[in-house]
Amino acid sequence: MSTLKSPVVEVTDMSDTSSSELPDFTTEEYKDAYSRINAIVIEGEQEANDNYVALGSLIPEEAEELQQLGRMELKHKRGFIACGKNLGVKPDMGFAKKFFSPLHNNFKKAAEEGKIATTLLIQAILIEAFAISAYHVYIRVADAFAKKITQGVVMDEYLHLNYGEKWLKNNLATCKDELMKANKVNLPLIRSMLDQVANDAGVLHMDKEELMEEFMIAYQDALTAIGLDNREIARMALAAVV
Ligand code: PL3
Ligand code: FE2
Ligand code: FE2
Repeated sequence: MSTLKSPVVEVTDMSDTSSSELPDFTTEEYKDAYSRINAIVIEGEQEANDNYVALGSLIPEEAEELQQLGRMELKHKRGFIACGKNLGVKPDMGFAKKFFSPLHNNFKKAAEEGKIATTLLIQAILIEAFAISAYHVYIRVADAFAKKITQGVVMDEYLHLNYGEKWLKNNLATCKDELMKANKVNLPLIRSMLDQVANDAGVLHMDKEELMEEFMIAYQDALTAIGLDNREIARMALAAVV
């Protein structure tokens, strides 16, 4: 009588394009993509500081807390500058400034018009949710030095998101219309920023679908915390696709 033997199967996935594997941090291709991604986060952290300082003028009674959030952003910026240096990469700051300019201009205009809900949606909800999602995905495929820095940063970003959620929740009755309108204009900008960064992120083994999923989770959780219902959240999220 013959015995049944289970076949020996090779289960290792040898594909080197899998985003779950670590990339080679020393290739020119990696460094070239990193020069833009690294610049984006450096510029994003600097602009986040500037935005919290500007918010301090709009909400003077909370200026001190907002300046404190801003100082955290400058610490994040220094951390990411060190990540680039560690890999021998020069960040392409010109690219990053252009990358942020549409959103930055909308923030500036809203701040000049004293629209607190719009400025908070842009900085404390959309930008922070974008940062949180990108940092979570990056941590899985980062070099050991950058991983440690990014883990520290992402915890702070939740505090920033919570700040925006709290203010918007407390003022929802008077700012819901403004929030909806601001979302319709600015969520598509986040979508387009994600599209622009997708190729370079792919070189870092960060998957675009995963980035989108992580963003939608952070964004929808924030809208829930603000006190919007499922229909309102669905309506707002649809601004990303239509
Ligand atoms: C506010 O605290 C931070 C604003 C920064 C926004 C960054 C967006 C991230 C884009 C994709 C980068 C992936 C992470 C790589 C880190 C070197
Ligand atoms: Fe930050
Ligand atoms: Fe932040």
